[in-house]
Amino acid sequence: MQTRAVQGMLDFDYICSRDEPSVAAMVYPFTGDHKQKFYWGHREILLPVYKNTADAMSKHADADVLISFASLRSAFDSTMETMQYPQIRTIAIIAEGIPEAQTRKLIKRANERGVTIIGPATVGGIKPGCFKIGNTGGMLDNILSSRLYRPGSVAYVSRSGGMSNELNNIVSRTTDGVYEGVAIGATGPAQMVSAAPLSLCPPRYPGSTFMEHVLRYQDSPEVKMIVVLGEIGGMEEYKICQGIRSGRITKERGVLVHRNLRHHVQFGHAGPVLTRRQKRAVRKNEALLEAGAFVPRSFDELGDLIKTVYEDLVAKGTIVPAEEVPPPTVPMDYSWARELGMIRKPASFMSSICDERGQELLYAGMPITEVFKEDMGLGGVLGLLWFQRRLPRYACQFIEMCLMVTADHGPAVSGAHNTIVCARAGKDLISSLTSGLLTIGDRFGGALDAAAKQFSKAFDSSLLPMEFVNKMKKEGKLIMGIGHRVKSINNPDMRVQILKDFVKQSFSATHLLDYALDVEKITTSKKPNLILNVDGFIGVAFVDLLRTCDGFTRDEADEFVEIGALNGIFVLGRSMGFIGHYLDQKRLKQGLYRHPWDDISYVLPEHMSM
Ligand code: Q5B
Repeated sequence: MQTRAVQGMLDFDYICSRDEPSVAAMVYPFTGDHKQKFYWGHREILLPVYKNTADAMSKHADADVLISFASLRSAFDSTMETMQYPQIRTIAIIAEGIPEAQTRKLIKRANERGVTIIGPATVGGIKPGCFKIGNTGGMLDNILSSRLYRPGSVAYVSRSGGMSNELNNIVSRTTDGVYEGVAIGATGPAQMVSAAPLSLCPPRYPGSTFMEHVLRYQDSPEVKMIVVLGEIGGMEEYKICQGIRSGRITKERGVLVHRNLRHHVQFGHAGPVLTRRQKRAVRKNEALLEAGAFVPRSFDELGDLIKTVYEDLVAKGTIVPAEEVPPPTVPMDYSWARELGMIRKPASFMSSICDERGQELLYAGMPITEVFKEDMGLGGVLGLLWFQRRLPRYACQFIEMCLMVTADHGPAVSGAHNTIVCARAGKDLISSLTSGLLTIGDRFGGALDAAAKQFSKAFDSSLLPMEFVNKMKKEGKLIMGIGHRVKSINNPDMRVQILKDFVKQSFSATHLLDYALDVEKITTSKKPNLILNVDGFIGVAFVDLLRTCDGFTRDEADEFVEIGALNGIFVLGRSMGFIGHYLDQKRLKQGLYRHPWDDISYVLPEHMSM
């Protein structure tokens, strides 16, 4: 499922003006057969993905190249399997690190079956105007600037994919372009350093050799010049010398290059090895020159030499440069265009509280390490994430106290009851928790915002407490935050008392709380349970906090009440309790709950006979 490589191949096909994609199908054993979406120019197309190679082969009998992106662990088996299918003529193996013994077996089998192996450890190859293997040639702008979308007259073979990119560039600047290029592989970063320790040295057995490709190029009438970017070790170049001397390779058509040693890096302890290898390489260069190949003195001179030979071939009429036809344009990928700052698009989402994209998580712009360094606590984090600002310490403390006092109020309250019933019905933690949370509303635990609104409105419009109580009664409305099922002036709610002590001590002003306490005096004079309850207390005290802590404008303070921030305190706090009840039920192995009949009054309508 190398979808990027496949898309790269399809984009290459498209700029080469191919009529149809070069990729027939993908094989991916970890999903079932399906189709995968790709771009073909501006259009979207579907390419089949098969679980089994056999299905892919039978459904695409005309596919004759397999590009194997299998890992080094599975490449051997999958390549062996692929060679059972006579339709496959070429296999490119990208994986690095396949054991040499396995590579030799692969080569043996390939020779028996007449299959060309490119690799292992290769980026692949490219045939401008025709086909490219996987990621060869790099990104599209690279391919365009090296004019790889149409064939030129120069064919090359190199070991490394990185160097083949370099060659694409050199050849496109100095000639009419690349006809075909193959990196035979067995390369990697270590190969750029010829004195690398033995364990890092390239595998000695590439699936196909320089000579095999040179002979293919020699036999192709369109190839007018052959470039070989040789290597320091190995004997392959002597075969090329022989080929030239015997006339199998016609030197008029060839620039044969051996990589010059001055271009290589020497590494301390491997120095003597390098020296020996250097000497051998110098001898190889001399042999190539003697045979009649063109050999630059250094890699830097390679471009100039290619240019000289090319111009000579043009002068002789061997090469007649074709007219340039501009390639079709491929739309740029959205993500790439965005990275380059070439397009803009309104975002579908806006978010202003947290940013996880950078090295460090930010809460309202504050790095998480700062949050801990400053010991901001849960209240501080809540201040950042809910109110987007750093609240004063007493405000953070107040928030934490609110969370603590609302954390639980026993198994009898509506929410805990629901959580328990749900847990006993065998549901999971999240289902049981949400079942409890969904009971939070006006009557139970969800009266904070409404209380804040009602009391603020009355207070801000200068209604006397008595006028407020009467008005609400006249309108037939309950005062939110007033009343409790079990708590009363005779059985005071200690949670409220704890909060009251703190607020009175820490807040700079408590105008709304004082107003609410005056209202409470009136309601409790009517009924002792009509106290300012825990919801009501937190609601009005929070309004005092927002209005007086200097962190908010009045509009901002009102907005947080308006959008329902305060009920969040009860929801968050009580989640702790609900989770506790869930765990408790599971731990106590409580079975399915069924409400007893004697606790239900069945009041069905009488049966009416017609
Ligand atoms: N009357 C809380 O009702 C309760 C009145 C009122 C004016 C009022 C009720 C109410 C407003 C909503 C509210 C949060 C349903 C409560 C919480 C968290 C908890 C829970 C826990 C925890 C209780 C009797 C008489 C009637 C009513 C009048 C009642 N409330 N008048 N304003 N607000 N409050 N909810 O006891 O003349 O006899 O007809 O809705 O603040 O949920 O621990 O349990 O931590 O889990 O059933 O603390 O007050 O009273 O409805 O029988 O009314 O009082 O009009 O008058 P009760 P009712 P009348 S805290």
